[in-house]
Amino acid sequence: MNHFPRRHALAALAGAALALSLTTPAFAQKKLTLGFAQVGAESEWRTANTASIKDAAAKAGINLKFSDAQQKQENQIKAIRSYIAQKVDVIAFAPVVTTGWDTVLKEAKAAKIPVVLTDRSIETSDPSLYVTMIGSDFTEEGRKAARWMLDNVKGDVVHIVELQGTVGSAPAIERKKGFEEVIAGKGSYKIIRSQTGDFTRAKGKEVMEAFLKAEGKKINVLYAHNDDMAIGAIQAIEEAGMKPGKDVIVISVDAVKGAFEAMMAGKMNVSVECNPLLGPQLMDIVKDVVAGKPLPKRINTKEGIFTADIAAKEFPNRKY
Ligand code: GYE
Repeated sequence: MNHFPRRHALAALAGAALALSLTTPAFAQKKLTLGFAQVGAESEWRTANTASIKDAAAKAGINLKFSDAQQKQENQIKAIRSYIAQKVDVIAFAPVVTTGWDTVLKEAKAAKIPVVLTDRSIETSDPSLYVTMIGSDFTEEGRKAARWMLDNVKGDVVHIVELQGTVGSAPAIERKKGFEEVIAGKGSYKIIRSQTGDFTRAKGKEVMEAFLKAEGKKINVLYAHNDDMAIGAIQAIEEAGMKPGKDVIVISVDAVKGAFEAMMAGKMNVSVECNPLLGPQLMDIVKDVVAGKPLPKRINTKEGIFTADIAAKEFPNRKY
C-alpha cells in the first residue's frame, strides 16, 4: 500500500473541513426563535395575516412558534408564558384587547425577552414593557370611512347602524372613535344602533338581523368595522328583502378579497384598506431587536381606500 497518496488525501480532507468550518455552522449565527401569539382565525384579514407571518418567518430563516388564541385573552397569556418558559429570543403578539397585559409582560421583561406588538395596540402604564408596535392607524381608518359617507351619502337625515369589532379591542375602539369624530356636529348623520359582531360573519349577520327587526327600512347606512361582518350583514339585508349597496349603503374596513367580490356584485359600496401583510416587516424588526438596533415606538402600515366603481379594475392586483 502506498502511504503518500493517502496522507495527501487526508490533508486535503482536513483543509476542506477547515474551509467549510470558516464559512458555515460554527461561525454562522444561531437561528432565532420567535414565539407568536395570534388572536385567532376570526376573519379573512386574520387568515392573510397568519399566512404572511408564517411565510415571512420561513423566508427569513426564523424558527417560528405559533399559537392561535381563538379570540381569548387568557389563551394568549398562556401562550406568552409558554414562550417565556421555552426561552425564545423574541415574543410577538397581536393583543386581542387593549388592557390586562402588564403582569405577563413584566414576566417577559424579567426573563429578558423582548416583546413586539403587531396589529393591535395596548394600554399600559409602563411602555418599556414592549419594544415597538407595528400596525395600522385604526382611528384614521374610521375617519376615512366617515369622510367617504359625508361625500357620497346625502339626505335630511341619514340613519346609520354600526357593527363594532371585538369589545375592548384596539380596532373596535379606534374605528368607532375616528368615525364619530368626523360626523360630530353634522346633525343629519345619526348612529341609531351600535353593537359588537365580534369581527365574524356569523355574528355580523345575527346582529344585523336584530337591527333590521328593530329599525327596518329606516336604516340608510351600515358601517361595519370589518368586511366579514359586513358580508354577514349583507346576507341579512337580502333576506329581509332589501338591496345591500342600494337600499342600505354598506361601508366597511379591511378591503379583503371578499369585499372586492361584494363590491363587484354591487352589494358593498366602499372598504377602507387595512393591510394584514405584516410578516416581512415583523421579521426585520425581530432581527433588529436581537441586534440591539434602536426602533421607533410605533411603526404604521401604509394603506388606502377602495370604492365599488374601481373594484373590478383593482381586483387582480389584490394579494389578500
Ligand atoms: O380588521 C379584522 C380582524 O386587528 C386589524 O382584526 C385587525 C382586525 C381586522 O379580525 O378583520
